[in-house]
Amino acid sequence: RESMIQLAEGLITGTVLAQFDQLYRKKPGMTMSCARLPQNISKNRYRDISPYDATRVILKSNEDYINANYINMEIPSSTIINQYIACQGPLPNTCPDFWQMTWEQGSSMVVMLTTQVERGRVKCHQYWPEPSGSSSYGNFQITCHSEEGNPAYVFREMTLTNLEKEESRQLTQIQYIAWPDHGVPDDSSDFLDFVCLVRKKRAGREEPVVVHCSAGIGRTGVLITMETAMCLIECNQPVYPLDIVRTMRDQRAMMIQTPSQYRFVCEAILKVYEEGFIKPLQTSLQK
Ligand code: PTR
Ligand code: PTR
Repeated sequence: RESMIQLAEGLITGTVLAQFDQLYRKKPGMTMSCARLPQNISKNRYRDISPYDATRVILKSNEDYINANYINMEIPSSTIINQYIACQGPLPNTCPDFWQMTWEQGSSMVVMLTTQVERGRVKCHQYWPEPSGSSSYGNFQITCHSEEGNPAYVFREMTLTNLEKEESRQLTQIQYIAWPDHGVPDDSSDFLDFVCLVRKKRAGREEPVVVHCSAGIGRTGVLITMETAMCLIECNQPVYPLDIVRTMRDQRAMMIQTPSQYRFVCEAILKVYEEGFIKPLQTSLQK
């Protein structure tokens, strides 16, 4: 496949990283003024990470702001559009907003790509209760039924209840734990396993998958790029990682934060292509 040869050569010659460096981090002309309104300042984890106004997720209440964007990734020559919501790791004061968004958008899967504390700094508030516990966040009650995993990731099964409507929904949270911010996963096989799991769990769900790390740009961008690339490879479509990054950055600024993250995902894409990493998944989907 031509796009793969181009990618492999570009990684060796360095053009792949040079192109990434030159790509805009924010799409020209997109505004981000909601994030700066006085009543919203405390809802942003980082002063320099804001959602575009045009693609932000709007909460259905008077206070409608959350630091989150819709990201839709179309797979050409197929009917597939993978929908995501990319958002920051909830803050203590934005947990009710996070659950309201998840409820209103119909999501039943949350992918978390950070731990709560890294190098002594808080990266994300624990927005769910301990296993077999229940907690309320504004109008929502979360019950955590189970937690299981391995050194690289943890699965949690939860029930999300809208207390006003007295309605409930099952929700799966998958947390990748071996991935520091600004860095890359320790092991690309673990990471690829994880992305395959996300794909398997997503199968049959139309609603957006909620993806977050700490800022909701670096690691979140890598995950969306990888799942998109896997999908393209399955559909026999060429994979141009820079186009994927551009498409993401047109919907949320700064997606994929560092050149090393971009290099990591490009190498992982080559690995998937060369080693047929996703074959087991294809077979399991055909059943
Ligand atoms: N620039 C950040 C802000 O706008 O709040 C401050 C900041 C800088 C926060 C770095 C976190 C940072 O990451 P780390 O904790 O990994 O140094
Ligand atoms: N001001 C912070 C910084 O630049 O360090 C914002 C930031 C924090 C950006 C974490 C990206 C971060 O990584 P991730 O999106 O993977 O959580």
